Amino acid sequence: MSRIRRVMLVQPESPGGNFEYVVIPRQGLLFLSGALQQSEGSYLYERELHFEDRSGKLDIEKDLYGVDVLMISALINEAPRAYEIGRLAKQNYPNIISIGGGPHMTPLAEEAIREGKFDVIVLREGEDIIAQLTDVLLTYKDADLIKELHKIPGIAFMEDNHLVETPRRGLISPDFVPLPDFYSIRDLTPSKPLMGGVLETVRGCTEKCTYCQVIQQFLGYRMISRETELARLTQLQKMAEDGLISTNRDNRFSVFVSDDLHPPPLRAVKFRNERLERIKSWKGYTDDMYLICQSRAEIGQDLELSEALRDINMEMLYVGVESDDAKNLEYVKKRQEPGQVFKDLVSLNNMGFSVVAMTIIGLPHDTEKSIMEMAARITAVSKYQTANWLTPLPATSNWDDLVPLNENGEVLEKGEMRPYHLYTGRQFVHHDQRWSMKESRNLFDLYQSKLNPVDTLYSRLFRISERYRKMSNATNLSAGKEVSYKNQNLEYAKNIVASALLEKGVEITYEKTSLTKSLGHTNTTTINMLSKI
Ligand code: B12
Ligand code: SF4
Repeated sequence: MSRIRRVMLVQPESPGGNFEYVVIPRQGLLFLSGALQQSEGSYLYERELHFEDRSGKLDIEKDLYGVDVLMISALINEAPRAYEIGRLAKQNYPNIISIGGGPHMTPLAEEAIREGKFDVIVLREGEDIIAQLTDVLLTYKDADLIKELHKIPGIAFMEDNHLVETPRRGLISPDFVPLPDFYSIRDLTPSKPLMGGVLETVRGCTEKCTYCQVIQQFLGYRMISRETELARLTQLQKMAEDGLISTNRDNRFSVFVSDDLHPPPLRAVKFRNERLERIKSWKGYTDDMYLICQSRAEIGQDLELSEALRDINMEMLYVGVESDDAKNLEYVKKRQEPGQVFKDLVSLNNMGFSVVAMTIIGLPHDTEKSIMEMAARITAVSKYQTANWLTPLPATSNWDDLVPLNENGEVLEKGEMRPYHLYTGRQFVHHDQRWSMKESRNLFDLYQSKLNPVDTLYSRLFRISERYRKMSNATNLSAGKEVSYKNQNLEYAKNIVASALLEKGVEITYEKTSLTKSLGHTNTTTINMLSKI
């Protein structure tokens, strides 16, 4: 019997209409697919990644025909669709194996199994166990299966109507899968390229902001190795050259560096120094890139780091400017001074960065007046902005402390499921004496109308690049320049990247490392200084 099994990995449609999301898919499934590809277990996995926001809704009957395993990842507002896909998959194909995961299902595993009919939920990260878990689910049945599942760390499943959560020790190496598997994305061809690349350089965070789930989902702070950074940059460059990432007339393309500069650079001194060294080593790897990153405003006080960033084409910074009220910042445990943040934003503008200010409204000390004042102040010191109402996320203190509402804006009854599709940051989804759900929606619209939302920029860029792509496609196709199947394969890409790096004197071996040390929080643990290449 063939050892080949088919796996469909799905990211459900989001109701948020968050445009950047269409531009670059989140990375979790890309790494899980890479983990299945590099597995040396009982089966060989043929993978397909379906991002509904990119490729349209999954046609359950047609798209899951012949699929052995379905894997679904979801953020909070994608959860209703994730559960729907899970349910319909089991209805249509009762023998299909289904696995859920990601920041929503991790803390709400029981709900996910009940609503989405999943066989297993993976808790937190999943690269190191996903192949082992899939092998086990395909091999065993009934009591034998349960016995084997108990041996796999970091998963949840039902046994005799009780939820079992297996413990996990140690942390996954952030390089466990060296290169993300973009090549298994459905219909990724030069006719339908990604709008930008995405690069993960760190897992976790050194901070503890109360509204954020990162520190629960990714327990310790870990940097990938310097060599892996260069390999991933080289991979993106090759993809752009193959037409798999959209480029402009000058052959430049956007790359979103995920969360790299989020910790405060001046406090996390060792990390800042390591980052500076790494940035210098990126020179020559990012010439065609237009880099975008989420960062802290404090970078504006660090001339050396900022100049190094500008030098490698870091063009756009998403900066969290949660509030300009000191008491609010204290409430969310964001260790920042409001006056200083605004000064830092001015410095960042002067250095030539395009600043996107990410604002949160509805913090305890906000009033309608202070929110509208924020709009006026923030547009003076940043080019673009994003707006979100304070939204409780699972595994944060807000989840338990704030009283949730139902979709009509009334207090949620016991046992009623939260209206996750409204968890988009555009309205209050918890009870607050200052604004009802409806009032918060109106205030959001008023606030947003005073901003220059970054989504507007993205939709414009998207339209321009669509037009350009259609024009250049016509030429490319007639010249027979479609990318070959070989170039669309992760194993092949690994070899190409390794030889391109060798030409630059960098050796990459793709060695397997499953566990790594946590670098923890800056005030308690030292930063891992990785060896120089
Ligand atoms: C970059 C990013 C964005 C970008 C996305 C661009 C891009 N494509 O990279 C933008 C700015 C668009 C964005 C938007 C939003 N984001 Co965001 N974002 C992130 C960020 C910083 C990185 C995501 C990522 O790639 N992580 C790295 C990958 C490897 O992790 P991962 O996808 O979670 O997958 C791993 C595990 O979770 C697990 N796993 C995940 N799925 C599955 C599935 C299976 C089957 C298995 C086995 C395992 C598994 O295994 C994976 C590998 O280890 C995260 C924070 C973070 N560090 O993760 C927040 C985060 C994911 N975002 C969050 C939120 C809330 C949002 C918004 C809702 C905000 C808003 N109000 O608009 C929107 C919603 C987007 C949408 N659906 O419309 C929350 C999610 C909380 C939640 N419970 O849902 C996070 C965790 C940050 C936070 N505030 O706590 N986001
Ligand atoms: S600095 Fe950013 S990633 Fe870290 S805990 Fe705060 S909001 Fe989350």
